[in-house]
Amino acid sequence: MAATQTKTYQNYIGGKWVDSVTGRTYQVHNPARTGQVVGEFQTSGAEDALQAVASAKGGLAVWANTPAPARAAIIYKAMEIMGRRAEELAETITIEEGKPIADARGEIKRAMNIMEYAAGEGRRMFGYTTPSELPNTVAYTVRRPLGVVGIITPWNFPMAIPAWKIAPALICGNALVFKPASATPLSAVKLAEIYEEAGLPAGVLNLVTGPGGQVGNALVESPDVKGISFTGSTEVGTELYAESAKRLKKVQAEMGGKNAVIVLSDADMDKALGGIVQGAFGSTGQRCTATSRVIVEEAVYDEFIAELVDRTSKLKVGDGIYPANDVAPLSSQNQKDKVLEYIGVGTEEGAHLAFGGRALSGGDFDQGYYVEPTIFTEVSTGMRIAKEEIFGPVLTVFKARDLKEAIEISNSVEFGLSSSVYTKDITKAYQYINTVETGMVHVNASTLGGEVHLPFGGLGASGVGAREQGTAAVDFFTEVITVYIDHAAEATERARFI
Ligand code: UN1
Repeated sequence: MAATQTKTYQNYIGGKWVDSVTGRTYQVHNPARTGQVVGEFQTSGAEDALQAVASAKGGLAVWANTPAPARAAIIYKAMEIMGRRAEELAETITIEEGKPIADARGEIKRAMNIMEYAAGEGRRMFGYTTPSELPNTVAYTVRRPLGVVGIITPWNFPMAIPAWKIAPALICGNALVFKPASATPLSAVKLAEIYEEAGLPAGVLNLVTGPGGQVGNALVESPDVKGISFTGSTEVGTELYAESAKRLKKVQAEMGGKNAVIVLSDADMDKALGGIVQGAFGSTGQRCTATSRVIVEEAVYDEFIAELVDRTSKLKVGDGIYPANDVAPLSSQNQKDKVLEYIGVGTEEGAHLAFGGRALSGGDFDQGYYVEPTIFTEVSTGMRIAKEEIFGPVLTVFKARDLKEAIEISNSVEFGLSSSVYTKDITKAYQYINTVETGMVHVNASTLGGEVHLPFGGLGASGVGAREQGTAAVDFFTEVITVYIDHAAEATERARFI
């Protein structure tokens, strides 16, 4: 094999690109072509994290005192740079994470949307004034930055999730230590480059790459870190929340999902099938809002399954860099193993494998982590495949007598992120909206995604702490300070116990 030049990327601390103090690096490979090295990255440890925290403390002194509209100008600039580099960034996402290029382009658009929205907050960032119960007294609230904040992000949205944490955190005046997933550091490096070019002062955004444990622990343990915004597994998020609580740190943890779609017998079948196939198999199911359960009303069950299998069989699986491919590889060997293990579990549990179920091999498939889109029918709520997050292209299908039973099935899991119902009956739609236990509820639309100016997050095992995005993000990334000013010329009689 011809020797190819592998580029080594560095951490970004205090406005400088630097090697890790561990002196170690690791390689990232393209999940569609594992022979292709994406780059060599720093294997950072606790010491790097602490240097980044110290740098962020310095950055905070400057940034917290920069007026919010001036912060906004830098975020707008970063958004413009991202727009200029959009195609290159989308390709980076596909090459390091594997998702289809159309999804990667959508991800860049989403990152730009949140930057636009967050920058707009620079001219709002509202507190409120209210009458005092005392004479000659003014009472109002202002927002202050939280301080140094840890940003810990997953591999499945290597650009959009960092963007939707970083932009709101920055507009609120915080300084950050950003620890991206070890599998997708290149998108993170490029995001840091973009903010550097946009003119963000040194120390405000610090990037530390490498495995999660040591860096994450250092951030949790450091008294200088006042908050952590995390997206990842429920297991890690729960631990991080507990450890942070002991130290009175503010945490927002966005975690797993087991999102269900209900299809009622009056639904527009074409619309429902489109949303479900996209929801289950788009981004290879590696998305916390992916559709992983479908609950179909008895009357249309057989017809629905036949159509679902037919549409799924037409999906084209292959390297996401080619626009013709609908379903791309899983992001790693681990992911592939986990998905195949769940497919085995489903079969053992007695579910019916209605489509797919195999790893794909031969030709280009041998170079990546490919698994067929898979559908299990005859699934019941006690099965592991009905309850646990698989995070891959596996859809489980349930039959329900009516809406009431369908909602019971939908609510039978620990997760509560996103959900959807397909129906034309407004009464049933509202019955569903009012009883389904998820943080995001859709009617006649897929479980996927969300708009950046609306809160994003879930209930139960799906999330804890303030919602992300929308004005909820400002609530998380600021402390509210309440101010009372007595402006009377002379001392006045004041109530004692208020
Ligand atoms: C989306 O599905 O559009 O990790 C965003 C995740 C979520 C973000 C999903 N936190 O998949």
